[in-house]
This record gives sequence, C-alpha cells and structure tokens, in this order.
Amino acid sequence: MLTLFQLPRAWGIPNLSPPCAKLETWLRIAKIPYEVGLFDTEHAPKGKFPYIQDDGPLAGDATLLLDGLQARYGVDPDAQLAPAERAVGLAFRRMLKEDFYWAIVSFRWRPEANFALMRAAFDGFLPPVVPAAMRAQIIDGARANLLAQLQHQGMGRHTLDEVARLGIADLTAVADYLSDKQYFHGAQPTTTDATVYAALSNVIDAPVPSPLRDFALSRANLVAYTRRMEAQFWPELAAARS
Ligand SMILES: N[C@@H](CCC(=O)N[C@@H](CS)C(=O)NCC(=O)O)C(=O)O
Repeated sequence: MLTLFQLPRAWGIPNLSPPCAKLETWLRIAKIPYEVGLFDTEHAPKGKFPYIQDDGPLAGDATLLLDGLQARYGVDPDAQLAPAERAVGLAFRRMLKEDFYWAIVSFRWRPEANFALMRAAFDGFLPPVVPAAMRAQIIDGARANLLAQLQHQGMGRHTLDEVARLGIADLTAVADYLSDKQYFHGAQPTTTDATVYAALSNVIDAPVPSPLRDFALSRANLVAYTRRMEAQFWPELAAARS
C-alpha cells in the first residue's frame, strides 16, 4: 500500500503543512488507499515533505507525484473538466502554492507571538527522548531555515502589512471564483479542491492569528466551503470539531 510520509497531525486540521494537507486530501478525493508514515529529513528525496513510497523508490513533491498516481491507479478527478477549466484550476493552484503559501509561512514564523505557537506544535512532533536543549536548537533552526527561504523567495522582504495585502488579494480571488459553488469547479471535487482546502484549513482552522485568518473568516463562502470539504473528506476531524 502507498505510504505517505509527512508531519504528524496537529491543530485538528489535516496537516499544518499545506503540501502535506493537499496530497492527503487529494488521495481521499481520488479514493486511493494509503497509510501514513513519519517524515524523516534524512530520507526525504528532495529534502522536503511530503514524500511517498508506492511501487518504487521514495518519491517527493506533492505536485509532481499526482500525474504518476493518476496513471498508476487509473483515476483522474479532473477528467470531466474542459481545457479552460483546467487552465483556471492550474493558475489558482500555482497562486496558492507559489504566493499564498509564503504569506502563511510569513505570519507563522515572523511574529514572535505566532512563532511561540509554532514552537509548541513542533515540540509536539519531536520524540520525548530528545533533550530540551536539542529541542530548542532544532526548532530555532527550523525558524532560521524558513526565514532564509522567505528572504530568497522574496515574500520575506515585504512588511507584514504588505504580505497581508498580497495574501488577502489571493483569498479574494478564491472567494470570488468559488462564489456559491459546492466545489471549486462546480458539483464535483477536483485536484484544485485539494489545494484550496489545504490552504483554507491552514488559515481558517489553524490557531495562528493573522489578517489572512480574519479576512478568510469574514467570507462566509470560504468558511462554508472549508466545513463542507472537512465533512466530506475528513469526517474524523469534523466529528472532533463538533
Ligand atoms: N513543492 C513541494 C513543497 C514542499 C514543501 O515546501 N514542504 C515544506 C513543508 S510545508 C518543507 O518540507 N519544508 C522543509 C524545508 O524547506 O526545509 C511539494 O509540493 O511537495
């Protein structure tokens, strides 16, 4: 059976890593059975998570993996989409992955108060045998790594007010395009729903205060969509929430 290696569950959401949440939600949309393994940096083929083991060697990158999984399991959640719909879906997925993701990272790791929440979450991921000083070193190292990535990517060069403007523009586009549709493209869930839900659950249901969260909570359709996706694909999390 396919094994999905990722961060452990936290915060009552699929995963606090949007790429991990996306891949696992996609596996559920595609009805591909899987089991979950624990992420191990040393073995991650691209040094990042999620990664999987299926019929071959370990393989990484949530986005690149989807094509191979579709072919191997003979499933395509996007089969019914017209080329123009596929184009729109791809553009939204790239926006959430290459732009909005970094806005999420900014509000998690830059403000001290929010970093304290990240510290608590990551502390929960480390085995109890890891001594206190090493725990602090690992988590401070993770922060330094993410802050460096933010600088290289560019989002880290903006003030948090500017990051909020960019992230809220992305959320506005999602809210306006989603409108009152059940799923991103209408009546059927598609690959883009995995990406949109991964992003929204990581903003609306994550306990990290930010202007992104405030904005998302102010858009009733984004909140209703998040609850709908959770109820359908993550019933265990929906049950724990109620
Ligand atoms: N393009 C990759 C991105 C994966 C990614 O950025 N994962 C983050 C966690 S959210 C990670 O592994 N970060 C650790 C690092 O960059 O050192 C995918 O979609 O799988």
